[in-house]
Amino acid sequence: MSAIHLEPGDALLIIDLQYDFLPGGALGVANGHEVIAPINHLIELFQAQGLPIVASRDWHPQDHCSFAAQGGPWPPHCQADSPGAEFAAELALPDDAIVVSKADTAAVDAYSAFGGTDLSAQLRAREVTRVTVCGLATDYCVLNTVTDALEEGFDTLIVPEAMRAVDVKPGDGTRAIDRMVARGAVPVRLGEIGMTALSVA
Ligand code: VGL
Ligand code: ZN
Repeated sequence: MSAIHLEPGDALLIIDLQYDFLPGGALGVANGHEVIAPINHLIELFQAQGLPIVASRDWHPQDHCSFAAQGGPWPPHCQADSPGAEFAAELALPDDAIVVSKADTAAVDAYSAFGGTDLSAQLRAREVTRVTVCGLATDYCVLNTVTDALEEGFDTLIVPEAMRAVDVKPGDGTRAIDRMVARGAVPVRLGEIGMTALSVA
């Protein structure tokens, strides 16, 4: 059963699959590694159709405003060019994936992959009209990316089984998904995303 058919105009957005957000990382998301296999499956589906695949990364300077030493809420994480900022090696990113670096200046934080980046222009240049969003963390960068995608006018699918939450407060992740849906995002299960109409029969 495939309810969603990928076609030209679709793109995959993989949010912040970096070591610092995986268990053991500086800002490790519980069970964050569990999203890698489902995301690799999504990558296969999009790649098979020649559809754009975007990977965002948190890319902070050493004195970033979101770090505790500067009065921010987080421990230092995802410092540009550090091992913790690298994409997980198990993530099967294709060589032609579009990498979007965000929050790369000291004074500005950005949870959204659209914030201060050229993501919107990159998508429009490829005539993208619908994005499928997955990655880390549900309650921060995924939530804010999805909110901006909808505001930018992109139809937006979310894949909850391919995201995990920081859950500073228990339930933050669930509430974030509810908010995304309330704003117009459509939640889909991995098994619902297919490549051709033939798989419906
Ligand atoms: C994120 C907290 C701080 C995220 C980034 O990628 O969700 N969360 N910086
Ligand atoms: Zn950050």
